[in-house]
Amino acid sequence: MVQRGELVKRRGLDWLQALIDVRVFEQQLVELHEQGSAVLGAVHLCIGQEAVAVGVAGDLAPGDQITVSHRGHGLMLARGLDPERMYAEIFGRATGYCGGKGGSMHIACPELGVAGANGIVGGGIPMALGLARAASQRGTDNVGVAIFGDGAANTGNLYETMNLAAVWRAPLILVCENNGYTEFTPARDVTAGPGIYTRAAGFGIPGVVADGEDVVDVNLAMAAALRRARAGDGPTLIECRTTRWRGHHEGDERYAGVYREAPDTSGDPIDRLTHELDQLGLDGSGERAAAQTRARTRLRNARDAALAAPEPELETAFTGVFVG
Ligand SMILES: Cc1ncc(C[n+]2csc(CCOP(=O)(O)OP(=O)(O)O)c2C)c(N)n1
Repeated sequence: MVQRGELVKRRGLDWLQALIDVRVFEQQLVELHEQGSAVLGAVHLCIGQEAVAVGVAGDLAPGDQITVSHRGHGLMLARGLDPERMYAEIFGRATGYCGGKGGSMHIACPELGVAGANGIVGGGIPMALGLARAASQRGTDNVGVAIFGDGAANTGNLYETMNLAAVWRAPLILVCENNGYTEFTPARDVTAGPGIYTRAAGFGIPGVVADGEDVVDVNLAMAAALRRARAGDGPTLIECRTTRWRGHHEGDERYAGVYREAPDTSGDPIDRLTHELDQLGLDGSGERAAAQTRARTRLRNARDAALAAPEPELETAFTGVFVG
């Protein structure tokens, strides 16, 4: 069993940078969205939820594949995707991961282990099982991972997937990012039971809950699930409890006071890790400031390069898309 303090000493500074990278990447999207026209299509931000992305991605191997929900920028960045190409995709530019045709909700880069984001709520869950099954049929110890929201956890996709994954002992990790809201509906109004993680018991697989505002807790839960999956012991469901700081999508602030109170930001994952590093004598506060400067410089450059990139050529309008 890895001791928490040792883990933070070994990896805490890298995680702090990774959390800040995700936060700054999205803060720049907030600014651009407020200014007007650069951000094409809907964007759903994971500000406040960064610990899930960084904790989940932390121990994944190059050949592992994840399917990501509509709120997936954090996972993609933590998996190592190029922020310039992500911005370009969100801005509808030819240099984006999908040639500018997918937008925020459809970024994919299977070469770096992101099989795809998905605008269909719960749609990535069975796909991750297919990826997990393929990995074991090929004789590798790679895994499939699905990240999805609490709303997606109420769709049949999850139960059909848990059933087959258990029967097949598939190397699958199901990560529910429970941010307390399904679009504009509080989870308490639509989600039964003592916790989503308890639903795994019906399929005879482990279900665990992690503090989704604590990158270390998420990483420890994920590491245990990865050990099981890679050893051939089958799937795990992890529920990460976290807080969505922004609206469901950028631009829904006008409804914010109608359907929810101001979010509780007291569990800020960046503050918490900074504090823990300080406690361990690793100058979390100083490192945080330096990491912020690095992130701002790098991501400002990435954003500006993406904004300067060309739009797709008209002749490519029908390539790479399904035309029925
Ligand atoms: C199958 C399907 N039904 C409905 C929608 C509309 N919709 C978009 S996001 C969303 C809520 C998703 O909530 P959750 O899974 O908790 O994810 P979160 O937005 O909180 O990250 C809904 C209902 C959709 N995109 N797909």
